[in-house]
Amino acid sequence: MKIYDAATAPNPRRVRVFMAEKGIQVPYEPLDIVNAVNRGPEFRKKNPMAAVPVLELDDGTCIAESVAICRYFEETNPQPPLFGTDARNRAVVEMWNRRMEFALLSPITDAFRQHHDFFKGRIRQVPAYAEAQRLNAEDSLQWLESELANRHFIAGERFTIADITAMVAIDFGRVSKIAIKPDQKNLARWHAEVSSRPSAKA
Ligand SMILES: N[C@@H](CCC(=O)N[C@@H](CS)C(=O)NCC(=O)O)C(=O)O
Repeated sequence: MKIYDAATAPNPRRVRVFMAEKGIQVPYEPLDIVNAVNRGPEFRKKNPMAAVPVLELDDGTCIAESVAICRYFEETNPQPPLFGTDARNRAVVEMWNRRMEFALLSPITDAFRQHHDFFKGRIRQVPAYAEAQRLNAEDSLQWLESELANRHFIAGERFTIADITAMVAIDFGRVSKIAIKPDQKNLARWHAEVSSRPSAKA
C-alpha cells in the first residue's frame, strides 16, 4: 500500500493530517506535480482525473479523492473517529465537511488555480473568476467567524475531518492573500488550536 503525494498541495495534506491524527503509517510516494507527471498517461491509469492524492492498495486498487481515502482509513482504523460517532453526529460532520469543501476549499483553490502560472496550459483559466472566488472565500471566513462563536470545533465539540479541511484550506489561502483578519477572534482561536496539534505539521 502507498499514497501518491505532493508536499505543497492542499488535498494531499488533508490526507497526511488525517493519517497523523489516526497514527497510521503508510509509505508516501512524492509525485512531481510541478513537472505535471500527474497529467501523463502512466499516472492517469491510476487516476483519470490526473490529481493527487491517490491511495494504491496492495491488490492494485487505486482510490483517489481525499475524502474517499480518509473514509477507507476510518473503516480500517476507527479510532479516533474523525467522521462522527453515531448516525446523527456522522451526518452533522458530513454536512460541515461538505460546507468546508464547497464554501472554503473550493474558492480558495480556485483563487490560485484560475490565475497562477502553475495551471497555465493545464486548465482553462479565467483570472476574473480567481478574484471573485477570493472574495467568496473572504465572505466564507466571515461567516465561519460567527459560527465559531458557538462551538469549539467546526462540527461541534470534537475535532473532525471538517477541521482538517478548513485548516488546510485556510493555510493554502496564504498564496492568494486570503487570511484570517485581526478582528476574526473566533477563527483565530480555532486556527491556533488546530494548528498546535502535532498532525498539523504533516
Ligand atoms: N477532489 C480532489 C482534488 C485533488 C486535486 O485537486 N489535487 C491537486 C493538488 S491539491 C493536484 O493534483 N493538482 C495538480 C494538477 O492539477 O495538475 C481530492 O479531494 O483529492
